[in-house]
Amino acid sequence: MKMKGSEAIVASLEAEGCEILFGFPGGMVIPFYDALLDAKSLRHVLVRHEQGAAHAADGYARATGRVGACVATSGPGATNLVTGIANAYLDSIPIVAITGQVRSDLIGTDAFQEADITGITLPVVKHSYLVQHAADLPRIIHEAFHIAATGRPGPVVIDVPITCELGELTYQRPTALELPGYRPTLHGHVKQIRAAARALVDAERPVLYAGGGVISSGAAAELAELAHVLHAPVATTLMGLGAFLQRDPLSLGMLGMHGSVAANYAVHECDLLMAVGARFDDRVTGKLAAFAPQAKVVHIDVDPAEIGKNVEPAIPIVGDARNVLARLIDEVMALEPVAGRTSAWLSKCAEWEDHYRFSYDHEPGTVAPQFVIEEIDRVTQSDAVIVTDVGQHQMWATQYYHYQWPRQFISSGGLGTMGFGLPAAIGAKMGRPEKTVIDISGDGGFQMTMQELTTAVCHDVAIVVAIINNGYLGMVRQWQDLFWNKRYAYTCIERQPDFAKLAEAFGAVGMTVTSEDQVGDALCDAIASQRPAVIDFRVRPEENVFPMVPAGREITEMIGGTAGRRRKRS
Ligand SMILES: Cc1ncc(C[n+]2csc(CCOP(=O)(O)OP(=O)(O)O)c2C)c(N)n1
Repeated sequence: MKMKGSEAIVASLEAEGCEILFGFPGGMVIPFYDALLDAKSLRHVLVRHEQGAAHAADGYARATGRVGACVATSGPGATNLVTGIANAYLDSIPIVAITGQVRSDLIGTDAFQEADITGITLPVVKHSYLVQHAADLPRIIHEAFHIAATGRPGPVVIDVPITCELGELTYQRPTALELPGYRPTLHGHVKQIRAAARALVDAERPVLYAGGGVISSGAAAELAELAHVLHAPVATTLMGLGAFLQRDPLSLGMLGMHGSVAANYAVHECDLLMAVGARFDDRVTGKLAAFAPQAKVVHIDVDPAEIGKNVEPAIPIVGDARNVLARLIDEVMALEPVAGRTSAWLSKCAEWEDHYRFSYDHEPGTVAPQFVIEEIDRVTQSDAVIVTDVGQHQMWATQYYHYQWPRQFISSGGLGTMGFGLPAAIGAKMGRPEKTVIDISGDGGFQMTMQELTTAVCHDVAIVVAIINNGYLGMVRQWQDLFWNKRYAYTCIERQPDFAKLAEAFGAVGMTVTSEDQVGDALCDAIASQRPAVIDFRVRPEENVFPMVPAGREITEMIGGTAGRRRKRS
């Protein structure tokens, strides 16, 4: 079928099953936007800033497991996507970002709104294309979706000069893929898997350390089975929250800088540490030389570049987590692990868990930020999709909500991008409309992308934004408090807007909560409204997140990890 390049982009996106495209138009994508008006199944969501488009595509991808898509015009439109692309790259999230580009013959002339977006994004993409011929568009889009989603997922940029949008081609839906240089290793080496099985069965103090790779490969069921077969405790990273049922007795919770004391002690004392789809990030390991000092390390990752990057494993396994774990379960079962082998270890872990609980104080007349998260957990029965922004509230969201299933917790782990929460929540809700979606945000981060409230209102995206409003750029203030002699340099946010009024101005529901007894009702009302809603929780200004491993220290050197109130377990 003969058509223009712009029409072929639409047809190709639809052929890939792309249902939502988040974007913002401009001169170099007018032909594409014109073709979008005639799209059959593809829906365009107009954001208010291109960064929002990239984060919304990212949130959609995290919530659904499908590839998210976004579009922007050339120059400033494209550069506005960069933070979102980098964010997706650092967390291995599959998105396809389409950018308009100036006419092919003008490229390299500093033409109006020309930016070398494939160059700018080179270090933060899994792959990128600068399209040369309109006829290449169907193949390139097909490849881009494949590359984004397979192996270690990640963002792919397609830069389309307007000449290619206007050019003619004969459209044929591509079926075959010819990518000779791209063959991710999906099945781990059997010998290595056998060696890992032997090590796991011999270990008396094992810990399974699960990262985001468990979620992206769909390996949560295999992880749970393996943990139970081995009677081995599981610690997750921030990206791995939801990969293992937090109420499972084998769960140690999150490890790392603001993780649980039990998880950090267990990693420090284990004799075998098996990392699955995790990358030994510095926020997890603290001082690398002192990390898991007694452990034999097994590392399973689909990306060979991760193996040995930070920690040299005794048993490396390159492969897709789900495939490798499934095979590992068989191999472990064949070795008939001795029941009771890990009993003393599990008791020790349980002791740590019992002794060191996340805790906080209620102070009359104030709202504890941790209490707000506990109430969100209670009101949503631990079953909402929780999206966060970046800062203290993000860490409390990891500590006081009980995650039960993969893709339930959506957060900017690698890049730590303030402003991620709201647009990502919009993408998540559009991908999972049947779920309650709560965006837990700071008052600082919310102001970075709050214009996307209009996007939510225009498209009836009923998300609840819970602003944990402490009047500070809280996480930075916390570091100034603990390590910079309380010199609060520019972290007090003065002249805060009235967030409830602001929400109303955007056409959303707005509420303000100033006491703990209002928290639950406000949340219920916001959810029941079935409209985008913002709740301004005025919390205690100088509350800190504990426990905390100071940057670069050993993970056992936690401050504020002392015994506290028992954490609720039901
Ligand atoms: C785009 C961006 N700029 C700066 C930072 C550095 N930073 C990390 S946390 C934080 C404070 C966040 O404040 P707020 O959104 O109010 O959340 P809180 O920590 O108070 O919960 C800052 C400035 C960042 N992560 N991202």
